[in-house]
Amino acid sequence: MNGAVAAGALASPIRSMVPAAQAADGFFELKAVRAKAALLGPGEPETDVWSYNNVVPGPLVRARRGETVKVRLINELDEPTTIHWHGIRIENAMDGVAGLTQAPVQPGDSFDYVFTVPDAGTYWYHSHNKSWEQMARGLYGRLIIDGDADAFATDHTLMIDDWRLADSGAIDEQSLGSMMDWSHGGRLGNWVTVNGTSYPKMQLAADGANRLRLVNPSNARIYELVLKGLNAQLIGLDGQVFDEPRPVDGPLALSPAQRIDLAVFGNGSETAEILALNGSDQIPLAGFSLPKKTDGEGASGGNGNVPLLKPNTLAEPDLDNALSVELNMEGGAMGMMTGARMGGGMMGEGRGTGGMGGGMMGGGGMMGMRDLVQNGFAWAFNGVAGMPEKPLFSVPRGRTVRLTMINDTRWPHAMHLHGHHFRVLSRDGEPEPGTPWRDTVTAGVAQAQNVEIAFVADNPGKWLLHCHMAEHMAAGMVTWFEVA
Ligand SMILES: [Cu+2]
Repeated sequence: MNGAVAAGALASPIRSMVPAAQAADGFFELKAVRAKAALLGPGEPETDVWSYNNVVPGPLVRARRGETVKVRLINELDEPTTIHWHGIRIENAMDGVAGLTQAPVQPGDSFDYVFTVPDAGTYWYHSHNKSWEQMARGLYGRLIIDGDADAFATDHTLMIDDWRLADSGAIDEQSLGSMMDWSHGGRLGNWVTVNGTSYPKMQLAADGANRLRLVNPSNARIYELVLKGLNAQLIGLDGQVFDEPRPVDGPLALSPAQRIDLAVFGNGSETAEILALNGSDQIPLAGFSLPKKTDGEGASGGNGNVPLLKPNTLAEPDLDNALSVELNMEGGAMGMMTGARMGGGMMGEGRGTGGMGGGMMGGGGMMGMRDLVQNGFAWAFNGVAGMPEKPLFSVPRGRTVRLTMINDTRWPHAMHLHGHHFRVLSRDGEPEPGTPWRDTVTAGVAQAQNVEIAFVADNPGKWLLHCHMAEHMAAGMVTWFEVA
């Protein structure tokens, strides 16, 4: 499969790139199952992966803003799993967080996800039980919600993932759970795929704007992306489109779980591609075919009109009456953390948490780094490593939360808030231009250490706040809050 999706036919509520597994009761079935994928490209050895419906990424789930999505997860793996619908302002019981919003779905069992989608935009879905292993093995897919008039000539989604493969093409399983990765930058891959294959080629239209949706399902890698041979404008981030397109000035940083939406046009070059900066190298990720000019000379080019997209309706934060919360992030290699309390809460993201909930031991007492590491922890939020029994904060429904994240580590972290989108107010005290809506924001290293965000806590339930570097979450960077 490549990412091509015709923008024209948007009639049916949910469609798939693969033969649809539609049950008689109207549920779209996603079967978590072992499969083989041609990650290395055609003619190369295939890789054993974990998939939804035998494909990586999983089938496209697509609906229109305001519709109800009905998906049945059928677990044919040997261990429990769940699905999280990343970026959807969803009903709490459907958020898919094993050990917080639902019990993990046991092998042979199924779970029905039924939820309405309030926002149009680019989203994705992925496992939220042992994510550090299950996402790394391929359990993720595309979730696109269409707006009222998304009149693009072409519409391509690019899921950019890095895999850690042995020479044989098999997943390097020995490194899964490596404490070295967990306490450093996470498990980084050595092979990058776009939509589960190596360097796919996508067709762009000569007339009209082409929409590119960039999604990062990688466990831990932050991409610095460059477009060649294209004129590009930024039209949205994390599923939320802007009132007006914004210029692209320099490489595009895409952290784990984030999305970037672009409108692109050929710039007259014969070839166009998207590359990832890697030190002084540039790794080509995918190519684009541009139609010839009508006179047959050279490629089409232009910088035409970008279709106007209708932003979603989100409540604006009321900063004057906000609940202020501080989140201190600490730990990791070369960090200053000497110890932390170990969370006693239940969640399925740690080691050996294949069973019900999560196996967080202890809770309560202060522990030194050595004991923490022996229990699989290397990071802490506000002095607690792993899921706390009590929420970071409780807030009445409708109140604004102003959250200051202070990164006291030597590593960047992609912080993800469940169930809500937030405005980025400032980075290192500097106001963020355009204060975009996001669901995942990066704090640290190349980006600002301290990030201030605000959101209206208008979605009742228990919501996770965590680093989306899957190994950092598993090793302690996770907490939760409650909207009453
Ligand atoms: Cu992190």
